[in-house]
Amino acid sequence: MYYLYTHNDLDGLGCGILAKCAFGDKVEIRYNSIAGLNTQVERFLERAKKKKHLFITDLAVNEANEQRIEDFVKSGGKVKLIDHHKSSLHLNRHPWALVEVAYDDGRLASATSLFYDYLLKGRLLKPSPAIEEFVELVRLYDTWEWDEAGNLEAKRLSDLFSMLSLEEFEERMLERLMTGEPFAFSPLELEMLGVEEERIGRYVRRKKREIVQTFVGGHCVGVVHAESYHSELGNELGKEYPHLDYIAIMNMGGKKASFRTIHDDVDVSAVAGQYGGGGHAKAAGCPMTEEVYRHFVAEPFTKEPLRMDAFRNEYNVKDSTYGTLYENGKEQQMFIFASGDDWIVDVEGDELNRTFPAFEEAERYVKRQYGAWLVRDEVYIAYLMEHMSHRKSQALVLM
Ligand SMILES: [Mn+2]
Repeated sequence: MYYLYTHNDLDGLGCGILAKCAFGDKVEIRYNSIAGLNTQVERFLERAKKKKHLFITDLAVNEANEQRIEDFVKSGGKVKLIDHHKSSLHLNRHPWALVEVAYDDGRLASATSLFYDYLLKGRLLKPSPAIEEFVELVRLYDTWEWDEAGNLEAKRLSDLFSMLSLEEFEERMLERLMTGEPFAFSPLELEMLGVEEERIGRYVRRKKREIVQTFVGGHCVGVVHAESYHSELGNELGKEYPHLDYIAIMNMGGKKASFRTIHDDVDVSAVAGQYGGGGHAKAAGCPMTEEVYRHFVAEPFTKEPLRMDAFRNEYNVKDSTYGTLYENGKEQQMFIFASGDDWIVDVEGDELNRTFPAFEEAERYVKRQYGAWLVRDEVYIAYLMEHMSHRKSQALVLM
């Protein structure tokens, strides 16, 4: 008998589906949350007989279970832990662990793709084009490579997963993969997916107006409260507000926090690690401890939300040598303008002591330090009229 303890997300479920394809009725699968795994593993090892074969996928065990597995393996038990989280790499010191974040060719790994390779190598599963396609879609989604590759099928697979119960999704996928036909969605599923895409779009647009900017541990953070669509939110909010180092998504009901970044030079697994969590460089999470509550919920609570940059402007546009006007929730106005090769920032009539070599840097500074956004043309024109006499701005010449 085989046992699989895996994560309850799409990647973890992908492992479950592969195990069913490989072992059929001879595998018992438990889908776990990150927090639930260790209790399950401990209980399993307490009553485990040597004949049992345990797989753990897409999750890491704690130190106590690491030791228990070591003892179990030494006494003849069979365990294989397969994961792709950066925070699990230390487990590679054991021969029973296989943790790989990326392949040699640079593609990021997922638990499902690693488990698939493992099953093929051990001749426990026969390769099939449908299974291969399914594994690749899960990998693309879980590593977020689908976004860059523009692979909407991967996103749809994840949307379908979130719309169905775990059991129903598992059953539907198994049916599909066993037929040997190419992997495809049914017409009804495609219709459901269209509705879901619109729903997500509306949800994300609403959250763009609720996000609050704050500083935590030297990072400029956007905080938003949300129970669903964390990956979409992390991605869309990150792109809308690129001056933010990362997006912190608070789930009060679930007592969890998620961290997402679109920036290569920010590692949110390190942020989550400080609060007892873990994950990937660009997507990580942790439990909602009192400290997390204080930093991300209580302290920024009274702040005004950020606003999106005005997007239909003709005059108040970025990178304009005539000047660009920003405003924040405290009604402070920041004016960025060029002077020779430098960009200067004027805050409420006072020029800052420092200058910036590029507009983007001046804007980033204004957005991070003042939580500001680009104002609409009307506000810009009114500002110029008021300040024209002392600034002698050339901007009005344009109008
Ligand atoms: Mn995963």
